[in-house]
Amino acid sequence: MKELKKALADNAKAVNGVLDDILMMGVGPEARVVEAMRYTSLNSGKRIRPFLVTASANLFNVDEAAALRVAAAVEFVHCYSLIHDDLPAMDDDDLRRGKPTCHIKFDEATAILAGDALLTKAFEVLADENTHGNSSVRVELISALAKASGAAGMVGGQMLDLFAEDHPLQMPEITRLQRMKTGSLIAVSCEMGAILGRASEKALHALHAYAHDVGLAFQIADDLLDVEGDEKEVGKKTGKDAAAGKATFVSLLGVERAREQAEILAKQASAHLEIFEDKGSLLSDLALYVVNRNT
Ligand code: GRG
Repeated sequence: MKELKKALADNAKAVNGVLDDILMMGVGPEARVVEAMRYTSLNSGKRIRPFLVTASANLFNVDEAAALRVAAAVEFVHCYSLIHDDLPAMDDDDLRRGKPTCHIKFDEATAILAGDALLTKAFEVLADENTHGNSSVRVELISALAKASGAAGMVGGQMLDLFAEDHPLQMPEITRLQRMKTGSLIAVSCEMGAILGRASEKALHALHAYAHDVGLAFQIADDLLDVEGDEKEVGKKTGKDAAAGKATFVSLLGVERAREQAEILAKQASAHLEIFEDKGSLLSDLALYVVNRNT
């Protein structure tokens, strides 16, 4: 676990450097949108999705610079989703990563534009020759991230989440919602590492199974933090699901069983990595870290 914490910190530092380089401050009045993009991206985010990209890519000895650019692209999509999720029309949150949310710091219109521009920036980065010299690899990356982010993935999951506000969902529907909303970006992070590494079907399948379990474990941990977490430590408002009367893994299973389920999923996730032998140890530790995090 000590090795993982160092690897996470090193990776976050490297990713932050790439995000900073890519998001160069603009000039003129339009620079305000770049300021809002930088405000939301360059901060204390855990960078779990970028880590999943680089750690998956490492399984196949991918060039580090390429993996970091792909990692930055995923983080841009994640940051856009956080900005839009925090808007008054959605979750209406004023705290994120321990700081005022983008629309509070700037204004709603700027926050919408910053989210839009982060989403498009992600695809600009993937389409760039500096990310990968082979155009078919770039197209595969673009296609995978587009599918995972859109109506069949994260955006669709967010739509289901809004639907859940007035429709009490049961376990199978909650699982599907979360697989789409949170799980698809986690899964595509691993998939893009595999695309960069021209992974075999067998390796891709193993990573996919790992990401599926990690995604659900991550969401259960997030639900637990909403119930038990300390607002200052978590860096965002807690107790929101219960206040909204939303069914979650925790409301359906109870705290104890939800925690047990998350731990089972983490162990199952690690088991899928056996084919990578020692090379999979950081990803395996990450599955446990995701369940036991307090932020
Ligand atoms: C608005 C299109 C659109 C999508 C929003 C992912 C999402 C869908 C909303 C985020 C809201 C949320 C709290 C989801 C639960 C799980 C989650 C994605 C938590 C935040 O991710 P972390 O813990 O955050 O990796 P950091 O700040 O560390 O990056």
